[in-house]
Amino acid sequence: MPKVALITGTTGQDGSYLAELLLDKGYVVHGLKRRSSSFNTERIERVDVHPRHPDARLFLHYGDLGDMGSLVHLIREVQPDEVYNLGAQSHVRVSFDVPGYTADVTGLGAVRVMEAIRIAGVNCRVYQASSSEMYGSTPPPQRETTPFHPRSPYGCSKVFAYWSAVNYREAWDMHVSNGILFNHESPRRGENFVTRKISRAVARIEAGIQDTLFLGNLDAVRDWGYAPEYVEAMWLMLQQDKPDDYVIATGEARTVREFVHAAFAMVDIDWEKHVQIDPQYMRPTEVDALIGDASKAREQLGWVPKTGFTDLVRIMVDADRQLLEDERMGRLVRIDR
Ligand code: NAP
Ligand code: F7E
Repeated sequence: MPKVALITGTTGQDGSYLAELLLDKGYVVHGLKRRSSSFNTERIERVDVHPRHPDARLFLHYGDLGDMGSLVHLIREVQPDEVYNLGAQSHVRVSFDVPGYTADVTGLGAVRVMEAIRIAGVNCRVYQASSSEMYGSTPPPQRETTPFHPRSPYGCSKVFAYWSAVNYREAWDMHVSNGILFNHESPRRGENFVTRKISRAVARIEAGIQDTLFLGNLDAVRDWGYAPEYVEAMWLMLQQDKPDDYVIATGEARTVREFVHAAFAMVDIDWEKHVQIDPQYMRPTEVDALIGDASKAREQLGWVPKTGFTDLVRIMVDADRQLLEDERMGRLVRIDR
């Protein structure tokens, strides 16, 4: 019998890569999607065959992390072996505008998933998408034993979800693992996260249809990895006999300014002629530096990052140049970008 996985956040960057990985491994994959007034399944179109097709192994279900009933019904119906809770209001800047909603979906949503599993009486393994944002102002390098000091409603919500996951593990003997993932990017990254905002703007400026890129804090330091490699780490965590918590990171520290410089350099354009600072993109409290130490994941999971900073920037800029070209030619946009 194939293994059955349930993913919340299937329509997001990580959820789409994880669905593909699990399908490649022979899983039947069920994904939670929320109702939206416009299509929100673009990232998984490549693998989303019609549910009645004989080859179908990916099934999408309406539900919401704010709606306990939908989670209980779904878990009872699909009887998953593994649950990956990736759904979240995941934008840090936006979390200052909608703190209550972020706490509800990103924080309490994780509790709803774990409680729904208990109510449904399903014996399964759980992955909780924890974040380096939980470290906030605690200086780098950050590892599993580093204390948390979150700096945003998003970070606070993730800390609540993290400790709730630990508590379900200890109180109910559930196989729940936290992946503390540092920033990871790809051509599927949402367009209002800084890396994608930059790669998209570089393509448009090169094509002459945009002149200025407005950004906030260029001095922030981040540890940027490549998303498809990070979802492999999620899967590895659930294949361990014992649940545990792991940092997933590259250990390579770069500023936002360095990302901007590298991306514009790829098309031979002087970034200083096109980038302006706009205070609206500054955060009330910033996280200055996140640099992860993933030694535990390397030793216990055998996980190591493969894609370095320059290759990541190249992958993203190339993909956005191709996307723009496809859009301008009126071609159907390739989903595997
Ligand atoms: P993402 O692209 O923003 O995807 C978030 C997903 O959550 C989307 O599928 C979204 O649906 C869904 N969602 C939002 N609100 C929901 C709700 N109320 N009910 C059900 N689903 C909801 O995020 P990502 O980059 O893939 O990240 C995946 C997870 O890892 C998130 O929990 C994020 O906080 C966490 N994380 C990300 C990073 C990173 O660098 N990417 C690092 C550490 C942790 P729509 O498609 O309809 O919006
Ligand atoms: O910002 C600075 C900004 O929004 C990175 C999420 O996936 O990773 C992500 O959170 C840095 C920050 O990602 C702009 O101030 C400058 O210092 O791309 P970001 P994030 O806040 O690090 C963590 C690990 C998660 O868990 C989150 O879900 O870039 N920055 N100018 C800007 N950021 C944005 N978005 N837009 C700007 O114009």
